[in-house]
Amino acid sequence: MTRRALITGITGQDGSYLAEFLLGQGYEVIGMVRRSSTVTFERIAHIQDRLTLVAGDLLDEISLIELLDRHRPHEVYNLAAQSFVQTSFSQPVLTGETTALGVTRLLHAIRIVDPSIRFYQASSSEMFGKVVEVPQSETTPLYPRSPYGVAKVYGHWITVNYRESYDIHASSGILFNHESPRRGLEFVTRKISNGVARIAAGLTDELRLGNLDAQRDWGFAGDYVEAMWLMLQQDEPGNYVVSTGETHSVREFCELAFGRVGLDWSDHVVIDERFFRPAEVDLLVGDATRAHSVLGWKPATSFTDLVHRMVDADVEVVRRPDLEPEEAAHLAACHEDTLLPQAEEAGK
Ligand code: NAP
Ligand code: G4F
Repeated sequence: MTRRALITGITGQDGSYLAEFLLGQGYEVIGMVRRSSTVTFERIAHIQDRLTLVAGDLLDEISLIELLDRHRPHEVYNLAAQSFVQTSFSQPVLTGETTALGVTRLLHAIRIVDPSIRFYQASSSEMFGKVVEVPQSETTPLYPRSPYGVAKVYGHWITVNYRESYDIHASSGILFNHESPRRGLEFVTRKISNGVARIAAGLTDELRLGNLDAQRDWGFAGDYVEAMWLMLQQDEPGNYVVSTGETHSVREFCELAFGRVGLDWSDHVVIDERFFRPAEVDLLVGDATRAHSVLGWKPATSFTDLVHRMVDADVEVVRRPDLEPEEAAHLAACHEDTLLPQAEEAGK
């Protein structure tokens, strides 16, 4: 029997890698997409003809019930979210509606339509926030530091609650930061790799960043989606930390990224107060012992390989023959500016 999986957030970074992975496993893949005035399928264009894309929104319970009823997936991967921490400070209610309550809407729709559907929730290391132990594991107390982190804590606990209350096979993957050339341009790693490519091409000379001291446990998104799938193949649902176990600062990421094209980061990086956050998560590093021992999962990509892969890909993007470099750079810069709280306040 062909297994059927529904992915919410299929147009995002993880959704695209997970869709590729599940197709490779022989799944029929259904992707939930929300209505938008422009097409957002860039990351899944190469596999779109092998996917069934259906309309739905985490803000609309009826759409979730109807699409589950019509397509009857065996597994649901809830990757959709307002996922950018900075935006959660300026849009805390939207973040709560989508990233927190959206999980309940989907879990409840599963309970109504077919409680035997297996469920994956995209939880986050951002829940550890102001960390109370190092490294962080499944039992580390949570101390979120942003409306996004608070919303993810809700999503995590409602997943546990539906597991315990209604016997739903609902698992929570507590994933540490994972990146790729498909990462959104507003996240720091892609902002750096894209900035390096633009500087190397002579399109600009500076890259404006916030807190260079923040430390993250950065892995490759393509490695992490396999852990999501493995969680749903277990007899019992559970919570799993997924991480590399290494931590690096934003400054180290800059050093490696600029070094890849023979540049010195300190000649180009400018500290800009606008990119600091009202409350920061200073240090994340995960202990993925449980994922190693129960799931047999291990990351395959090193930090250096990840940085090099992202820089190489962006150097290529900037050289893309179908897009003028100036156009690519302009698009990237516009995109980032609209996400700044100051830009929103000024009505830009
Ligand atoms: P992403 O690239 O920002 O993708 C987010 C996805 O959610 C997009 O497909 C977006 O659709 C969709 N979405 C947003 N609001 C929606 C709504 N109301 N209804 C339906 N879909 C909606 O995020 P990602 O990096 O792939 O991350 C995937 C998930 O893992 C997210 O839940 C994120 O919070 C979580 N997570 C990520 C990381 C990480 O390091 N990447 C770490 C831990 C947890 P549009 O294309 O239409 O905007
Ligand atoms: O790349 P970031 O925006 O990712 P952040 O906040 O760690 O969140 C990501 O990882 C979470 C998992 O822990 C996910 F749940 C979440 O959805 C998202 O994928 O920022 C990383 C660090 C922060 O400390 C930030 O202050 O980089 C610092 N930073 C310094 N300058 C910057 C910048 N971040 C951004 N986005 N832009 C800057 O200019």
